[in-house]
Amino acid sequence: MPANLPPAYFEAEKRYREAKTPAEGIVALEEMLAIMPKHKGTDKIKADLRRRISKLKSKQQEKKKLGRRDRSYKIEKEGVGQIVLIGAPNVGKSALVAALTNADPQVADFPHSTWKPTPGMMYFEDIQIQLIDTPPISKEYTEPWLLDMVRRSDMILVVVDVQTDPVQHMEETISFLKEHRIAPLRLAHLYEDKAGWTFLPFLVVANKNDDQLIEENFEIFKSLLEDDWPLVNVSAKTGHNFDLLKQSLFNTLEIIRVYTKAPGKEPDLGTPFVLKKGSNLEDLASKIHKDFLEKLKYARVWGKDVYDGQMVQRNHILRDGDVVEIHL
Ligand SMILES: Nc1nc2c(ncn2[C@@H]2O[C@H](COP(=O)(O)OP(=O)(O)OP(=O)(O)O)[C@@H](O)[C@H]2O)c(=O)[nH]1
Ligand SMILES: [Mg+2]
Repeated sequence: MPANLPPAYFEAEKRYREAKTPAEGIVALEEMLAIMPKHKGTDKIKADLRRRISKLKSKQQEKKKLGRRDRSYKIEKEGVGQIVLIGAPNVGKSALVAALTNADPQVADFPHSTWKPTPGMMYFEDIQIQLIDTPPISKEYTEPWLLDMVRRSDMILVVVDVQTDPVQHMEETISFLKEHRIAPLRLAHLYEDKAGWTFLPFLVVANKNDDQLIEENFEIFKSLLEDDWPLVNVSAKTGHNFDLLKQSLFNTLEIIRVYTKAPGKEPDLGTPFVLKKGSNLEDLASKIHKDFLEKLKYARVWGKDVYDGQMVQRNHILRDGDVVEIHL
């Protein structure tokens, strides 16, 4: 160590030794480097300081990357419902989201390619449904945000691969969710103590059903399942049964679309009002405007269960596709 180093160098060195973060260490080392007099005798020391700086910098980079991966993801709901795809590695979750929505998640022929969620919007007739691609489930490590995301969603789409081992994919996924106290809504009555549980509608999609030959796999898979799961067989590759899948997703969300019309005018068939299945005229009125609920006298309805323009009262249950003329 050259004897002619100024006191400032030793102060910086002290700060380097006491640094609590890579950033603090880098600042101190840079200072030491700047203070170091320039002559042959200090070359080695300067090289050593630079090495230490670059080491700390890569450590800092690593930390940033980890920080990003650890981040908690919260995806705002958009459209009429939020559906989370979940399943074993490589079953085609990303391929389905890519094929059904405007999103473009990475699809890869190796497992564990997805590590962050990707939302996308899927059109179904005149509405949009949000689908979220997620990383594969794993026994070893689950990012906490994934479970929060599932619990906050409106529905779960369990994806299995009919070309490999759909029964195992299914068992793994269902038991994974159960371990984290997430279970199908249709089985909620079997749970005596519901505290701490989240019950959601489930739909199982058997993917990679590319052709007739594979159709047989689906039949076998169906017969091997112990329980009566709602199932759809599709192919993300060919788009097979996509219409059926979209219709099933809509049905499983248990929502209805209602259109309004003003007296003597044509109905507004643009954007429908979306309500929970089982909603009545009062629910629609309060959705349109808070004053409507109070002022509502009756309505005329055009739809499936009514004759055209039938007069209905406040508690009349509405159906998907009804056109409603509210009278205040
Ligand atoms: N034949 C066929 N291959 C498919 C289909 N869907 C996906 N694949 C292929 O299966 C592989 C995995 O697809 P991904 O969509 O990345 O699977 P993933 O479930 O998102 O995988 P992870 O993110 O790793 O969990 C890719 O090679 C896809 O091209 C399908 O319907 N038919
Ligand atoms: Mg993926």
